[in-house]
Amino acid sequence: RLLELALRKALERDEFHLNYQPVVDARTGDLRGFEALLRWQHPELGLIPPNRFIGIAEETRLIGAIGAWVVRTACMEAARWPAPMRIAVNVSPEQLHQPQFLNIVADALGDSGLDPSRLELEVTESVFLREGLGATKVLEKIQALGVGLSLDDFGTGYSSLGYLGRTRFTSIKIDRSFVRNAASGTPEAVAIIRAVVAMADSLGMATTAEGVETARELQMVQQLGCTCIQGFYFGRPLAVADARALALRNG
Ligand code: G
Ligand code: G
Ligand code: MN
Ligand code: NA
Repeated sequence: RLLELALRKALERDEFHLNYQPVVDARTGDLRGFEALLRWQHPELGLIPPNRFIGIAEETRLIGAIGAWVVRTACMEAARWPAPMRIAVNVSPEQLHQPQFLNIVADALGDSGLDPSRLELEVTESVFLREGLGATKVLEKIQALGVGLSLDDFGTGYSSLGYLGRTRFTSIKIDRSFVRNAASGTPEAVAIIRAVVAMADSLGMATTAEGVETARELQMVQQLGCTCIQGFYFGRPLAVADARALALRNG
């Protein structure tokens, strides 16, 4: 496949970059940090969104090298922001199942000098699908480094509450579909967010409402007690220099 061939060369040709989307405190609006989002700018094919190439990267195992680049680049950049500004990095299940992953994270922290508590890795429920591969163990070792863990796209996968008892996530990210539906008046979506926030509270986890686009959605998730907010209402994913400038202004 054309895209697969191009992807094999993308790293050495330096075609990747990261954008950084602001994450803010739900009550105060203070900037808490950013989520790193991978972008692939191909010279002929143009900007290729992650939804078109992450799957291919996972199938071909290129995700290992690409993911290592993402973790390293994100840590290096975040180390230039004022503490305790945080950086969240998305991690594919395939990465967690690779034995080198723990060292990749530890090296990125060591070489960048970023305090581990300022890094948060985002995983989805799908990492627990093949528990035989030991995701829980790897996540424990990552936590032992002092790195945070968040459960991304919560409620959209094969939700099983069992692993919430085994893995101490720092935060749960509430998928934007719930935010959208709650604000447009769907009582079930409101009830689900309320329940997720209550559960997270009692487990000592924070919640981040994703995909907040309007003042109405903001008000809804504030009322429901979410800890942090992310979405176009506060900011689109930013180029690296713009994110840094925002971090420095708000540090
Ligand atoms: O940024 P955007 O909305 O286009 O992201 C689409 C999807 O790609 C999201 O599910 C997001 O989690 C995922 N994604 C973005 N950057 C990365 C990355 O660096 N690694 C992995 N594994 N997924 C990413
Ligand atoms: O799966 P994950 O939560 O990592 O996906 C992150 C993706 O969500 C990013 O690609 C980002 O572009 C997208 N995103 C962030 N904020 C908003 C928003 O307010 N609305 C929509 N539709 N997408 C958003
Ligand atoms: Mn994410
Ligand atoms: Na998400």
